[in-house]
Amino acid sequence: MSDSLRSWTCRDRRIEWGERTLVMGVLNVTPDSFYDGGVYADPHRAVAHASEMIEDGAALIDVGGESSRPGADPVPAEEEMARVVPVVAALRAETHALISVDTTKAVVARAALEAGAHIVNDISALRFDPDMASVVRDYGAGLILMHMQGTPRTMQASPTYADVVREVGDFLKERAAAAEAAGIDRACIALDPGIGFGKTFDHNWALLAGLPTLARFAYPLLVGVSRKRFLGALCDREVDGRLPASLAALTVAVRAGASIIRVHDVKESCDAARVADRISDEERKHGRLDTTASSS
Ligand code: 8Y4
Repeated sequence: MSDSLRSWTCRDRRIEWGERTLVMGVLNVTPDSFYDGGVYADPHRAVAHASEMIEDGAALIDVGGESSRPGADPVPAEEEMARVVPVVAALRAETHALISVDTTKAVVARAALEAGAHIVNDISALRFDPDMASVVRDYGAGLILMHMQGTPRTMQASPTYADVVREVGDFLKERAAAAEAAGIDRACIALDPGIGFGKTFDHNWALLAGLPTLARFAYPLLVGVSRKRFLGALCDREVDGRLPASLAALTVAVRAGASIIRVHDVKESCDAARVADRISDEERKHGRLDTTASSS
């Protein structure tokens, strides 16, 4: 019955997942961000935005200094560190939220962890930097392993899968095994299908429909759909008109097994997640939702 309550270890912090959806607020500290356009480059403004997201219900803040937009150019490590580290340090000083750093570079991850970050959100799933696994292991940090076909520069050229749910699932299992082989505690690991990363719009829909398969792996499952292009394509909306579709998609994702959602619009997303969680409570109460862990 209470086996739906599990714990994600992120350094000295443990956070329950599986009952209440965890909301991760996106904090971009890039001058070329999709939407916020460098508004939060100043650490004080970044902390103000993060504080508002925490007030609105975010349990986690994801700090990103490198745009992972399709076709984006890589950012030098020094530049990424200069953007991210002061913000992480200020967040640690002024908030109690769990802080995640969105980076594929071990030097940036190490500097952010040294400044107090709890989690590394590695969209390459430890594949881009051979030193990343040991950094995460040494700090006992939480680790998000995300699926991506290709690299941010090339990923949308011609995404190809025979069975996208199976292939993403197999990849995530393999990356979790690699992380554990490198000495990372399995209790530190979360998985993510990487919606929009080397996927056609149809692949994204197939993955959302296939989330129950990925949720059965018994790691916390993070899903990011917020404001993404496949929603805009379906509903014919530009980025600033995608909130309703984002809320619908995250609600369905939560009901399908997502336990962490990465979002821009925290207040609205928390309400949507609450509705989904309340229905899941009801199903558990009546024994109609199977939350039993499985390793297959
Ligand atoms: C408007 C604003 C339109 C933002 C699109 C976007 C994920 C992620 C991103 C995700 C994990 C994004 C860094 C893409 N998405 N990390 N990062 N999972 N773990 N696009 O889905 O927000 S950036």
